[in-house]
Amino acid sequence: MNLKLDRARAFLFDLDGVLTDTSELHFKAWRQLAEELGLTFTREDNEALRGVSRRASLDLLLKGKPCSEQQAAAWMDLKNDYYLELVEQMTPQDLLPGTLDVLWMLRERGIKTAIVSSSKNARLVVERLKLGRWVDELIDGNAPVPSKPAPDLFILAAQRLGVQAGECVVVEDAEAGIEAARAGGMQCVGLGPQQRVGQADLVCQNLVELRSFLQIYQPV
Ligand code: B16
Ligand code: MG
Repeated sequence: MNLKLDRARAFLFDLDGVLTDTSELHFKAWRQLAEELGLTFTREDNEALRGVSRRASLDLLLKGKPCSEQQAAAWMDLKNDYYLELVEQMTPQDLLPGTLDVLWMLRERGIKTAIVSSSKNARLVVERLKLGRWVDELIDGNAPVPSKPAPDLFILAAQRLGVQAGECVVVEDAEAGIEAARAGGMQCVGLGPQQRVGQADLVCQNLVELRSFLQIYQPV
């Protein structure tokens, strides 16, 4: 455990897989497209898509199957339609356990918060979850900067919050997100199995465990 909270002034939360389990919805939508294309797409395949942009996800799904840019755009639109149908059914009940407790605890300590997602649909998901008033900033995949694993989305969030990169702690469920946090000079909490998020400064199973850690840890 290398995480140091003494300098932390902001927490930057990934959305999909951290605050809510949309990775399951992404899986269902990609699988539907894969079936129509006569391709197999398993839960294991889906693991590689965590935190990865829509375009890069399509490439992983196609596994080398050639396609024109026009065709790629049409397939991505189709997958997104399937995904949005599922997002429409989301409610605040789809927040992962511990989410509001952690956000509340940080607010009480005067620590700023942002949601930082590669998803172009993040704003809609946040609306469905009624999560907007719980955070200070939302940066999504529509920002005109490279997506994770590039650090740009996190750096943009730090700028908006008025803090230094070294004062930020990123909370991520994906390897691509942890890589992005590190590249941006930020500390990182990884949520999930060691083999996926072991590169983080602190590994927790979920936000409930992170909450317990924050409760015990008293910054000096
Ligand atoms: P969209 P995050 C990421 O969000 C997801 O983890 C990833 O599976 C998805 O492909 C990506 O957003 C793009 O999403 O197609 O909705 O623009 O984990 O960075 O919150
Ligand atoms: Mg994620």
